[in-house]
Amino acid sequence: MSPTITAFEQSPDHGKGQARDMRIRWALEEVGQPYDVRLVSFKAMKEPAHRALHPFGQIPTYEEGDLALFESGAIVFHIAERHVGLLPDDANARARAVTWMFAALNTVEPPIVEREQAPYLERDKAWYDERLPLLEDRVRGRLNELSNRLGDADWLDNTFSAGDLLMVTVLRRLNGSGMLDEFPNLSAYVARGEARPAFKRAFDAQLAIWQARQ
Ligand code: GTB
Repeated sequence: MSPTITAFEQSPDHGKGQARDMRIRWALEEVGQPYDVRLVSFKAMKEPAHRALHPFGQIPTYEEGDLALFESGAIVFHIAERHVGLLPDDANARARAVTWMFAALNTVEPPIVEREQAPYLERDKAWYDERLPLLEDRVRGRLNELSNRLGDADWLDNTFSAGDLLMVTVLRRLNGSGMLDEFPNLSAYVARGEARPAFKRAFDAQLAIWQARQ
């Protein structure tokens, strides 16, 4: 049975693949698992039927038989555990790949999201002009550390893994900010991820939803 995921009926990013269903789509494409998508409106997301799947009233969710999951990291981990291709067989390499999954979501993504949200949550506040450069510096700090660790390597730990998949989706949130361009090895890393056929299939599928509604 194919799993069913949820995605925005009308994504605020207009099909740029920034919403977190993109991670799930990409993971499923990497492992060759077909899937169905149920589109949800912002209103439906907050109603009991959806909250039964996602306590915080968000997307993405993942349903497979009687299993229902939320949290993009947990869903990608579930897919990676059940299929070949996103986590190495070697136990230590696997543990390191999982470490990179956590690093992407817990260490790199939070400052990026905070900086991304400031313009629409705090622009009218007295502190905004002073706070924005501080938030940007926090992002740059993390990017600098990640850039130093990646160096000239293609992927974070030898071979492409779920850790890279999540890290690339996190870094893509900086598209249009110009910040990634300051770190050429990270820009190249993101481009390498985006060049994977599975990424392209996932991207095209979510873009098609946006285009069909125009
Ligand atoms: N920690 C959860 C996870 O990783 O799954 C976070 C889930 C989450 O933030 N979901 C967002 C959501 O449902 C969509 S992805 N928001 C609606 C709500 O909370 O009411 C975040 C997102 C949304 C839009 C853009 N964009 O337009 O660029 C980018 C990212």
